[in-house]
Amino acid sequence: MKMKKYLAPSMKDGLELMRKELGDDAIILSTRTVKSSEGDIVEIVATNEEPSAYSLPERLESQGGVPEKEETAPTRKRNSSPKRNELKKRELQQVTQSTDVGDTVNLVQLRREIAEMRSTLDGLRDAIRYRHSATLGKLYNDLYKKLRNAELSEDESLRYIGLLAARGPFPSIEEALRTLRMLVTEHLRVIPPLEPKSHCTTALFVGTTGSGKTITIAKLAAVCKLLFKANVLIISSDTYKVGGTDQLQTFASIAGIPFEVAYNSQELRQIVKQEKSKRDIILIDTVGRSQRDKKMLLELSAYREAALPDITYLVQSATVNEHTFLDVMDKFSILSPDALILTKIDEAVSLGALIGILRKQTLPLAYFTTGQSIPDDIEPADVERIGTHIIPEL
Ligand SMILES: Nc1nc2c(ncn2[C@@H]2O[C@H](COP(=O)(O)OP(=O)(O)OP(=O)(O)O)[C@@H](O)[C@H]2O)c(=O)[nH]1
Ligand SMILES: [Mg+2]
Repeated sequence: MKMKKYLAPSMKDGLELMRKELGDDAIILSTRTVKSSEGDIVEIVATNEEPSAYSLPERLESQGGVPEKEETAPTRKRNSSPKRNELKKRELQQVTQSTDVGDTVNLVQLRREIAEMRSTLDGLRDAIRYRHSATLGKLYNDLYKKLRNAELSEDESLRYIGLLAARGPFPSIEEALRTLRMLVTEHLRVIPPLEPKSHCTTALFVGTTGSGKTITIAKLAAVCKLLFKANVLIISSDTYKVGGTDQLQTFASIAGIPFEVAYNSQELRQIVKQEKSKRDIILIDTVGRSQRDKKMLLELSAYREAALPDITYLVQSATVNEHTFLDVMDKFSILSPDALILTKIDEAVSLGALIGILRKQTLPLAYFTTGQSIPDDIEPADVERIGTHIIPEL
């Protein structure tokens, strides 16, 4: 297979060169960006022959099969002798083993072709993923790749690099990194974590089924009790599903945290009214509701009106797709949430991918949860930490 290498200042130019010479059927075997004294250039290795055009001798040669063939061929011209007989025997052995050898050859060949295809695909993926790299200088190029690696979309990454370039030049890479982190996170708003105040703080937790409300309440109750020595009360109003209150009740009894169950909104109103003067923090769990069920959401809002919380947290999993995420934010807005708790960050593809989604909603972030461990896997939202998480050091 004949391969040709093309060097050009950009992928577009390289592809044009390649097509001019090899035609439209050219097969790209690899692409990469190489450094030169005049800056980055794109290298494309291509062919216009199908990989199946490998001839058998070529295959054997490449697998070290040729020497044996060369050794056996001249023996046919020689006279009979012990050496000749020996060689004949070897030839015969080779024939009887030919099926095995053929299989091995095919397997090795197949493996090699798969490896070639993989490297071609990797090259194409990189060529697509970093197709703007060739036009950027080294610093912006490195930072652009960092954003793409953090799963920010191409448009998003280019936009941030454009914004960054407008603020340059930078005295150091660290300074450029700091500015980029600031740009990527500047639309994020956060609110301070729960802590005891001079008056009782009542917090209501709402969200879709399984979003992580109950376990988040357990984590926060433990943090508030252990860290702030706060007088915490947990109220569960999740009497809808079988065993809805059991999980929290068990946790509360182990952790020595007072626990109440409210079977309807009136009861919830009553309990909150009675307990408010005695507690620093009241955490209220609710039943999970689908954002698509308007009737159930209205029912939830009756609980909200009864509890009159100081803060309503919308607990949302980071693992759902953008469409669902924004739909939840939209539909749950009838409950007037004040802040967002983003759960299951540990299961999400990446925080970078969430940045674009978070920009499209308006709630401030309160907490991230990063696992199932109580109370360790929760942290207050912190813009600087989010920035470093998305764009680590170079
Ligand atoms: N990996 C991971 N799992 C989590 C996290 N938060 C919650 N979970 C798990 O998600 C599942 C649902 O959590 P729950 O706290 O019961 O969710 P919920 O919102 O109370 O669910 P419903 O009451 O059914 O609406 C449980 O298995 C939790 O352990 C997290 O941050 N990371
Ligand atoms: Mg629950």
